[in-house]
Amino acid sequence: MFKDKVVYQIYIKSFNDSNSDGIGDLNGIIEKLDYLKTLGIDYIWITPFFVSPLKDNGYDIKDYYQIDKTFGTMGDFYRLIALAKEKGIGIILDMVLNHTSTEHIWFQKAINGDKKYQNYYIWREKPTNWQSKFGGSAWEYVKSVGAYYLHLFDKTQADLNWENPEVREEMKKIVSFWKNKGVAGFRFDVINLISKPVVFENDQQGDGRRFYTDGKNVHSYIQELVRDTGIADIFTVAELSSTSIDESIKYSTYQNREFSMFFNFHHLKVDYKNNNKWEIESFSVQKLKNIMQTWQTNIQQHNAHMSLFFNNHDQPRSVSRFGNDTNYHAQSAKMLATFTHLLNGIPYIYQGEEIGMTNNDYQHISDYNDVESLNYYNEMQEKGVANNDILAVLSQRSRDNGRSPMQWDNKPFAAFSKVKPWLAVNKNYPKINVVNQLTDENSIFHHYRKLIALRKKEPCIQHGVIEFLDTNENIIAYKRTDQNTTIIVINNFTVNTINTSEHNQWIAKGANILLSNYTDIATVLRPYESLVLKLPNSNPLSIQ
Ligand code: TEU
Ligand code: CA
Repeated sequence: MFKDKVVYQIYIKSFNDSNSDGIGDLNGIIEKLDYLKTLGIDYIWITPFFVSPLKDNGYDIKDYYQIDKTFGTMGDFYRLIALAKEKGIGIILDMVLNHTSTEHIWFQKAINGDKKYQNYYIWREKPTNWQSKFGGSAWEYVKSVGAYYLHLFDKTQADLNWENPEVREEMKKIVSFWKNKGVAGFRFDVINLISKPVVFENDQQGDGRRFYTDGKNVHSYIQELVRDTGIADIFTVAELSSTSIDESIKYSTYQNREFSMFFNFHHLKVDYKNNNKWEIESFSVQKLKNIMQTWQTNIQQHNAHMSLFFNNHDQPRSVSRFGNDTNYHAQSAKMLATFTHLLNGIPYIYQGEEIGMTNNDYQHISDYNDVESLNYYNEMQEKGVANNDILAVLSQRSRDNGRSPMQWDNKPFAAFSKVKPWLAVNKNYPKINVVNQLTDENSIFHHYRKLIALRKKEPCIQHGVIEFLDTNENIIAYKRTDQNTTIIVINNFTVNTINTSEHNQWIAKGANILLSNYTDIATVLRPYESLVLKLPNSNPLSIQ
């Protein structure tokens, strides 16, 4: 299901500001629906816009039932749903059900001594050695309660106690409330972390994650939520933190009645040294290939479904990370797009990716906003690490790289807003912007548009069996096959020219070129060259 669809992710704060306060909003999305229609996407996933102190930009919810004034009103939301629907676009909401903001009324009642609401969260008299994913201890002491509460993320994001049936009922109420407003589906934030252990113990081997990742009751809680809210057949995607293939299959095979698909992040750790986000290592093409091959083939065998993506609001920009954002900007952005979109799964485009937006060039810590980045900065400062060294890491790894405002035009503030935005616009906006690319048939934007159209036209891209091909160490190539068609996708992941003529052999055998990121064909594969070939299946054995 959903394999003919493509999703566009909107980080609402940075997409389009309609009322000139420097912050993106719902009406800003409405203004750009025609643009999204031109691109050809089917769903828009909007990051959280519920009432929130915005410490983690909406992933810290204070009231699940109301829209934060910063982003608009319920009326704006109804209009968005209706206008999007007219264009054949469905709205996907982001459900953050693992934790609430500490400003949520439940937490406030809890710290004021209300026992019912204390049992909505997780308290211990003695903390364990677990680490928060945003740095420091995962426990915070509250004097009035005389105990520590668990927060796997920032200390303003308190983990909910899903073992408490009342909490599970509250979560169902929230999902049903938004479902009844006519949304097309949901993304579930870190949903594989909701089941915590009964006994909390120190982790002698790590930061504690092995005790709460894919916890004992997680599948039963999810099955209960899905069943009681009636969302088994609508579009749902689970964000899975540090999980395994076997678990990912359980969350997304149809038989389990959990989610329609999942996000996993193993391929986005390929440039982490020692599995640590803050330690930089250049990525190995073969390592990336092995990860993708392992996941794609396993998921296919078990009839599960994965999301296809290199970008989101938590990640640096892929063209800067895996491509080349200087000399081969357009070629490498298109190559990464082709590689991703023709895999087996459901492609996601993160705002700005379709025009090749790059990492930022922030020079000062005051340019940054992201809570994780600021926590990291403070922690490193305390350790005595030099300012420039910390900034050098942030320039590559900060989540703000993916959060600078959308670059619409070469006008001030990239036409994202009429006033100075909440986060600085990338300086390259006069060159990299939507208006430039809409008018250029060879732009990155039009390459994405063609990829989406191709997925819709070729059932083989939706359902064909995937098989990775062994070629050169700098290439990742794969083949998709169904009864009628074979499609071959060849991607040079490097700046090197590769002496291979395999593509010419296929062309000589009658392959058509469905898509390429160069204007002609050469005997070699040029820097970041990407080719999509279609073979007639009448001769399948001659392909390899
Ligand atoms: O992200 C979960 C998650 O695992 C990421 O925080 C990831 O570990 C981190 O970004 C890598 O540096 C989700 C949301 O996507 C993220 O924006 C939220 O901050 C987080 O949950 C907490 O709700
Ligand atoms: Ca605004």
